Amino acid sequence: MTLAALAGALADGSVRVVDLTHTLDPDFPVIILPPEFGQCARFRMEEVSAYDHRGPAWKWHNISMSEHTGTHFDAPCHWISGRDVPFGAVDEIPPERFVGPVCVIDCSEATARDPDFLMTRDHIAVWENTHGPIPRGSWVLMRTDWSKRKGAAYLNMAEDGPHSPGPSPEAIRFLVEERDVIGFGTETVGTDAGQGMHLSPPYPAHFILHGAGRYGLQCLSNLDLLPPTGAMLLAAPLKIKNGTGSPLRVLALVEEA
Ligand code: 23J
Ligand code: MN
Repeated sequence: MTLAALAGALADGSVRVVDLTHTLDPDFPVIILPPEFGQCARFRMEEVSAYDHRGPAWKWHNISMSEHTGTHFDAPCHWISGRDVPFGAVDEIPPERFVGPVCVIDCSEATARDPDFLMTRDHIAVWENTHGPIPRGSWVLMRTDWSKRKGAAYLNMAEDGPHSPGPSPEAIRFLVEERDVIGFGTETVGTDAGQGMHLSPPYPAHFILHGAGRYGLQCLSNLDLLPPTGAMLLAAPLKIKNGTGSPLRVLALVEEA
């Protein structure tokens, strides 16, 4: 009967569906790693036919991209710390893990002032003082309003690499060890800060989340439309054999106040 109530709430608009996904578009930036490393492919689309001699009554495209292009999911096997985690690839993750409650920590004021802002344990403690402890099994999303940035301001690349916000190692460790979260998501191109390679461990969100069998979401949008607590997240990656991640449609069910 819970689902019947949900169906009614969806029908009468008291529960809304919010799309947290960017459009897959060749112009959308992908992460740029230092030049000695392999690089992430942008989204590409080629026409196979468009109601023409190649297919008179149909239109379709061939597409290609990285597993880590656009709004996407990171699986444990993406990182060396998670290489031996059971059910660590996208095709192995139990589907129950793709649905869960979501807490949104708004860091947008601080990140407007400081693009290298790191969300610490203290920021989480302040959030919990207002909203209560993060329930186990939650997704935690870091709102930065980075999804509203256009063009070069999104990666915010400088000579020393990208400058974008992320979590501190202690914050991620707290979310995993003390709050038992399912995963952590950001509006930026990675779950880690742009300068995350200089933290200890390097890329702490990737290292700690995936080593503990938890998931990441990146390039999210519309986090400003979510309440701090009470929404339900739907994030099911493509079932790629041995896949380390996948572009996906991320949806939130939000109860009207
Ligand atoms: C590979 C290496 C470093 C990073 C990433 C990928 C990502 O952010 C990603 O998309 O998972 S930081
Ligand atoms: Mn990724």
